[in-house]
Amino acid sequence: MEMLLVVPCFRESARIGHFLPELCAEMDRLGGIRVLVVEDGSGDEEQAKMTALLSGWRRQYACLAEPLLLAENLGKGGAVYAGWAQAGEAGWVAFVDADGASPVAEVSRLVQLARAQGQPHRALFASRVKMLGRKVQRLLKRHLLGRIYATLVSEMLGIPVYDSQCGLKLVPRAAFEKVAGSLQIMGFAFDVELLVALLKSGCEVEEVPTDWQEIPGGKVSLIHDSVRMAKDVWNIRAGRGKVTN
Ligand SMILES: Nc1nc2c(ncn2[C@@H]2O[C@H](COP(=O)(O)OP(=O)(O)O)[C@@H](O)[C@H]2O)c(=O)[nH]1
Ligand SMILES: [Mg+2]
Repeated sequence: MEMLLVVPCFRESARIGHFLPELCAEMDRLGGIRVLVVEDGSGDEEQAKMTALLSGWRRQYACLAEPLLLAENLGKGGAVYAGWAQAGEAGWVAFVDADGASPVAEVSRLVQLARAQGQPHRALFASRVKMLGRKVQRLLKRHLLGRIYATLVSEMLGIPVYDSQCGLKLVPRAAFEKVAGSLQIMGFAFDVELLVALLKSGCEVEEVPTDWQEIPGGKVSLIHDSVRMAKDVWNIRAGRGKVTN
């Protein structure tokens, strides 16, 4: 079953070399995966750097598609959705952050878990659960903020979710297409709206505890983006209501 794996990139030329080649080598080994970098509004200089890196890697890795380079900045969600709109007949759409915070071995494990479903029917959301047997390394302040946000999402929207924001998610393409037209949030909270829309449309979603290694150089601003993301949760609740009461 083919899969489209989007790597959203905003000014990532300095970080992506530590992740994308290793990712592509593993995706080539698995086969049936198209890796699509989506870059939006990073500026001419940055886009030129990225294009040069990618054209070298495209000669090495068959899975790596021609990147989608967009002039306007769409936000992380907007970039992921712009990529997923090119899924064609793929059975799965997926995304992974460009910085390698989700190790390649974990991406590979989730791809194989998805494929084990046969007919795609259940979305898989990676989840940063600090538990025995997993390695989750994050700065304490980000871990704490993440716990507060997850509690907000879960109470406001009536979803027993532990971590809606992890940067690795795999969704059956047909389930995504059912809800795609209704999605409005394009910033960092896009995954919360996606989760609500999938659940309300009857698609199962499973959280899979995965390893995570925080990589320096992230773009999320703890104050500005947290406020924005909390407002987005409020708007999702106002627009769509709770999933369960
Ligand atoms: N295309 C695109 N990607 C974005 C945008 N904002 C964030 N990203 C990507 O989203 C992923 C997660 O962002 P990151 O900066 O690592 O977040 P943090 O580690 O949580 O601070 C990375 O792959 C970013 O390049 C955006 O506006 N457009
Ligand atoms: Mg990151």
